[in-house]
Amino acid sequence: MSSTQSFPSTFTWGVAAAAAQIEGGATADGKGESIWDRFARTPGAVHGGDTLDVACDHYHRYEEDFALMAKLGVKNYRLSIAWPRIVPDGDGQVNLAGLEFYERLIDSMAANGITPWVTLFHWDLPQALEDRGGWRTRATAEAFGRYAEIVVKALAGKVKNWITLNEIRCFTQLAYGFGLKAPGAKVDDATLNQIYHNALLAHGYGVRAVRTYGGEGARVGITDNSDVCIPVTETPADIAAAQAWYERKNEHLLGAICNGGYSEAYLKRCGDAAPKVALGDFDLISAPTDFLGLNLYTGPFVRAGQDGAPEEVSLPAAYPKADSPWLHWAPQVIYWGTRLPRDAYGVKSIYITENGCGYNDEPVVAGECNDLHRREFLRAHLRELERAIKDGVPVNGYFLWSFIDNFEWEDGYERRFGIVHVDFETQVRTPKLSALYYAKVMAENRVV
Ligand code: PNW
Repeated sequence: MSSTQSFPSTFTWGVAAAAAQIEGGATADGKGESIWDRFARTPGAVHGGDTLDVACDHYHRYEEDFALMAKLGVKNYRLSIAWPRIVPDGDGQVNLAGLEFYERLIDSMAANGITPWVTLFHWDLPQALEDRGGWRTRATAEAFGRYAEIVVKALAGKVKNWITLNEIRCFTQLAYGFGLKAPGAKVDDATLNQIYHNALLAHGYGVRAVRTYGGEGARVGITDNSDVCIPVTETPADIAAAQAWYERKNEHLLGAICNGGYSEAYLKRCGDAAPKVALGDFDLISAPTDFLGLNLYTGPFVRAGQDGAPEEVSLPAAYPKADSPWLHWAPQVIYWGTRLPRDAYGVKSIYITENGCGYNDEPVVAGECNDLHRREFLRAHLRELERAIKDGVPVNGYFLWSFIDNFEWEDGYERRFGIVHVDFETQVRTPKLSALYYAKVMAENRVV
């Protein structure tokens, strides 16, 4: 660390996106249908009836997109692979054209000096698997393992950084519990707990695929969106309350992975709805990984109640929010969101695999998109990243969500998370003010 830089010289700066949200090419070169392709056609499921059919047309424009990344000084890009491009029916026949697409894509990144960080599953489950029960079944976790082997074998020479799954909570609880995301189901508690377990298993199979076929120097982790809270004051009592809240909220996912099993308290709380665990499951699920990826956006404030137990503090009406209704500003989520898992599970290496903010109305005027709100959001969050590192929290990288405006799931194209504006009529890209800001941060390796 030099005197002008506030981050170690090895710190990884990057940007992130996901296949389904940017690629388009929904049926190109033999791609199968995903549950999001289907869900988007369900009346009322996605804002404005938006579909993923074209999105940012990244499938055909990746060269232009990587040239723009290079121009902004981006050295690391977190992308995802669309399972239905590789195995259109989810399990079985491999679509070589799909693999070849990602080979070309990653070669184009290399030509632009950009290192790939590949997520194997970012929510676009093949519809054919959903038709056979989807994440309700152990068979889907096993099919994921086979798909992961195919991808890792094919790309091992070009990719060293692997992420098994993106945000278990979102593609399980929000998708099968609340029905907000594809496939839009509402299952009972026992089924949902089994779905969590099947997702954990898939992670385990993904780790095994990378260990077996990843080759020399391959590294693997999961991207989790732990439920994260912020102690309302940084006093020992409120910090202890935040720690208790954190461990309780994450006991069935990250806690189970890191602790090598479910706690007795969790299984007792589940009662008859407890997941069925086969012998050896946790050998797979809890096999050592190289890093923990965390998507950090927001979180409630928590304090110690009368008896010291955690209680959430409600937000005043005037408290600032992004246009995503779930996203109130809480920059300390970067500090506490990395420190709490370090404290709870002794995590040794953390990458923030997403952080950013979504707004609706960000027009391009005279060739410029003045997103001062996003620039200040980033600056505030990066200061907390600086503080975490100063306090010895082992954060080794930060990926901004997102490089370009894209299909924001059930919110469609209305909500923009990009630092690069996309005109979805013309596909013209315009770097926003925040892109120029982040380019400077990356170049100077400090918060500017
Ligand atoms: C993440 N929440 O999702 C996803 O990984 C991205 O694909 C997505 O575009 C991005 O964040 C922005 O939404 C989340 O309700 C969705 O707290 C919802 C929540 C958090 C993350």
